[in-house]
Amino acid sequence: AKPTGRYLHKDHQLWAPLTLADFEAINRCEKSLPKNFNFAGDVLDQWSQKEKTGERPANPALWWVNGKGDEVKWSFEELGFLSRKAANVLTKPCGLKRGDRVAVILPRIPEWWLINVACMRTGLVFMPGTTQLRAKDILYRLRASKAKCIVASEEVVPAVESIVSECPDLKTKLLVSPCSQNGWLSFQELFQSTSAEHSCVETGSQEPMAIYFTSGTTGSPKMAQHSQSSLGIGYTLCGRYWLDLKSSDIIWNISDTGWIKAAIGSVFSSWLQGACVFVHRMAQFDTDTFLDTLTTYPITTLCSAPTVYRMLVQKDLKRYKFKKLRHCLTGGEPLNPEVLEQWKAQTGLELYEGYGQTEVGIICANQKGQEIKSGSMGKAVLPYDVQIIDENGNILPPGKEGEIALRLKSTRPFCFFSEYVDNPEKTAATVRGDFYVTGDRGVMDSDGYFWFVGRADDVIISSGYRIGPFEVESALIEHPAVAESAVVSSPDPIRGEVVKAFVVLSAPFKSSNPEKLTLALQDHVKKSTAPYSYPRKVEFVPELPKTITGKIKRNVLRDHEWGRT
Ligand code: BCO
Repeated sequence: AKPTGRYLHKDHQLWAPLTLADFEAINRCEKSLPKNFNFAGDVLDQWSQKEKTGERPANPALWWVNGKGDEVKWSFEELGFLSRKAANVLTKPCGLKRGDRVAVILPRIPEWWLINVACMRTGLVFMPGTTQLRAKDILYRLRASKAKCIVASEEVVPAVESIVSECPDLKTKLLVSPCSQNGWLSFQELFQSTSAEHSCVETGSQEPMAIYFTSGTTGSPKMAQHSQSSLGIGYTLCGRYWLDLKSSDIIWNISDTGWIKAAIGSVFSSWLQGACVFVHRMAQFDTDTFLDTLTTYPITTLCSAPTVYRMLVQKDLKRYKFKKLRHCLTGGEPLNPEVLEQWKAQTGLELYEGYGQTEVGIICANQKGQEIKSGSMGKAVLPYDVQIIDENGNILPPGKEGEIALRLKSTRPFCFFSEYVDNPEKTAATVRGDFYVTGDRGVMDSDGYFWFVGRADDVIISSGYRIGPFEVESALIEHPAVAESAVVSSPDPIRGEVVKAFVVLSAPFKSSNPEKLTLALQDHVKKSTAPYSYPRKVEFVPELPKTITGKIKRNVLRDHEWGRT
């Protein structure tokens, strides 16, 4: 396959393929972005070539298991062949064109990776969503994005069918399942009969590649759009120095396919380094299955949310002999130092925390070789200049608490999201002076290590999920028992924090049994919106604290929960 690398070779006036060294140099700001870049053509197909010449170990590119004896192992060459077929499915029978947006709601199955790479090959904009999304969430995403196609598994079909009539832009429904469904094209059937002849499109470096929905304090989730290079090149240093990957490594990152952490750990960082991405289908998280997997497979590198490590250290880990595990990572929510210490004491392995966001990827991390300061998120990751700033955008000195911010002027780092689609106000609100503000508060010490303090707004970070209180309150108010509610974070020993709802009951429900009503409200939220955001704690109150203009003071309730005055 002709490499699509766009650097003009200095001596020979020839197009030379981009190399890992080029990608590193771009991240160090020593080289400018190439005009065109396509991860499938410029990275994956290059590893496929290296496999043929023996420059890469005979390690799969993707290794998938489901715990029931089924297994898929694809080399980069096979991934190339199969994703070209998938690309033809998307462009031919599905009729999709470069730039069209495709909502992909699939569990951890190999087809998720195929569709992802197929979107790269065809220049389609990939919009992943967790299978925990409910009909209302899917409707919002399809309408807001004007998606042309939805790719889904059978468990998502009823929710899609219940709202599809309200999505005039949606032209194609593609089902990934051995079963067929009326009104849906069958991926499996089309895939069998489709050719593998496909030329990767020459996408521009700044061309949109993916959209992630991300929650905030107010309103519905925003659409954070990433470019071909922000995802495709921006994780080079993260893969090399935080994940410490080489092409002989096997990384298991357990994040759900709907989150950018899946893109970071199970696609871009890993495949940039030519490593093998290990996937366990695991429909329901279970610590025994998790530990058995580490003892059965030669996984070298593990990445999961702190909540998982908090669950794991409850077990007697000394009983388990991990086959090849050597490097452990965590991120998505703050890690408590005690868990890091317990993990190390029981397994002999360090835990390298990283901190990042959907909008900008990994911001700081404890990189391999750096001293770990327990409780710290590590140092800034290149190319970011990370500072703590005050409300006027001034840099604060070490030791002072303020907002964690990334310098974006005079040049916006290429690995930033490009914008919140159709939302210039919210995009502009992320800028303060010369900086992008994360919405997180923190402190930097004199050695350049960062400590997380908490959110600057009402967003709840529970088990690594970013949960907008508005979305949970909107679900609660649909229930006839709820007159009004306020949703805030509350401390939790396993999940870091959980969603707590303060509920004022409507008159007919005032004397209902509180335990039964709590369960009914939790069940209602799980059905109305993504179950991970249901309120694990509910308190019934006669009234909510409000400002004189009638706005609910969530901060008063939150401070009370956290024992702050
Ligand atoms: O705990 P419960 O059983 O009461 O509730 C659970 C589920 O049972 C329930 N649920 C799920 N599907 C349901 C359902 N209920 C009814 N019907 C259904 N169809 O909903 C609750 C879901 O909670 P969960 O997802 O936390 O489940 P679980 O099993 O406790 O999983 C634990 C974790 C740690 C594996 C999970 O929380 C997790 O994966 N967390 C990490 C999230 C993550 O990857 N975050 C990264 C985001 S990207 C980012 O941060 C940027 C960084 C650069």
